[in-house]
Amino acid sequence: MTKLAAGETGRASPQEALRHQWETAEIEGLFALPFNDLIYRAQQVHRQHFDPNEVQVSTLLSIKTGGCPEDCGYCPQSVHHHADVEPESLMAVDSVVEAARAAREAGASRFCMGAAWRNPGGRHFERVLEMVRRVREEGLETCMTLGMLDEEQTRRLKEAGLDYYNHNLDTSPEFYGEIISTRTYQDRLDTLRRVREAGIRVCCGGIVGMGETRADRVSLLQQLAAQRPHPESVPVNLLVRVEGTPLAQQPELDPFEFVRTIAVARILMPRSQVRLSAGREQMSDELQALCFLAGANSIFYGEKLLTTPNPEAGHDRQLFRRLGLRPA
Ligand code: SAM
Ligand code: DTB
Ligand code: SF4
Repeated sequence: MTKLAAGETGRASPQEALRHQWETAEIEGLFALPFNDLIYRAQQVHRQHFDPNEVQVSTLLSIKTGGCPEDCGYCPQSVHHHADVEPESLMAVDSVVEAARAAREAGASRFCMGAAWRNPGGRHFERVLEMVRRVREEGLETCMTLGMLDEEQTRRLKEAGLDYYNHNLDTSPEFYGEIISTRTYQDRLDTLRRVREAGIRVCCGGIVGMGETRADRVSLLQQLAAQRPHPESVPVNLLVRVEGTPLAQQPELDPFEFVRTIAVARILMPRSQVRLSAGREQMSDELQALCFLAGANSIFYGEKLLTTPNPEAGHDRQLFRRLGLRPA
């Protein structure tokens, strides 16, 4: 019997779950499918690996806000831009634990702590480790995003019990230079390798709607799927266009192109949690429902992302009820 490459079969085979090398043309082919065919295919893959009505729920907290020396063009926390973000120093551990408790009581299973740093400096690091230990004691999974890490830092985060580290590739290697100049794509890949080698699960994705082409979205997903193993969590952020950042005036991305990006991420990384991340506040309920149909199965829950608004928790609960989704 002729052996078909997993990507050529109508349904996902076990091999497909392990595929890391996707040709550009194959991914382009997925993006170009008629919308119904693409969603059907993504939904089939989704159902082979997940309960289709379960959505993992994480809550975000900015533990150190603004004043970041990096120049990421999308980010309201960069000192290079002029967004209306009040800088705040690293939070006290007790306040973080209090926020984690509230998140758990509201139904979150994972607590993600983000800091506007290029990388964590020595004197703050002990406090960060204490946050991981204490949030874990509350019975929540822990996630941190602190910028670049060295080997010693990944080792110590692992020892403290960190479950996930979020570090995004953000966009394609080709488009990257248009968005960030203060760190390279390779810097990001190096941090991701250290996180993986330390035995911490990886949360890694990107942002769409920054003026990139479809070829860039193809290339970003190709890079993500090339990670061995695939990132356990893949956040797909829709750019939040914040006044005072260089990308504030970006034209809106066609919402169907966003759904296609989710669907292709699902097909390429069948066992990963595909996270419908930033940008939900700007989306209709119907668009979010399409994203879930396309294979998104996790969200950020709670009224704030890091500095920008997210849908009200009550609204999300209602949306889950209307769609028969269960938080996990
Ligand atoms: N400073 C650390 C870093 O960049 O690695 C961690 C925090 S940073 C804010 C985390 C991620 O948030 C970024 O990698 C980016 O993908 C996402 N992000 C930031 N601003 C955004 C925006 N305006 N719209 C969508 N996503 C955004
Ligand atoms: C991710 O990929 N998206 C989250 C989380 N990881 C840290 C952050 C979104 C930030 C959106 C802009 C803001 O609120 O500042
Ligand atoms: Fe700093 Fe992270 Fe924002 Fe870039 S994305 S400016 S590194 S906080």
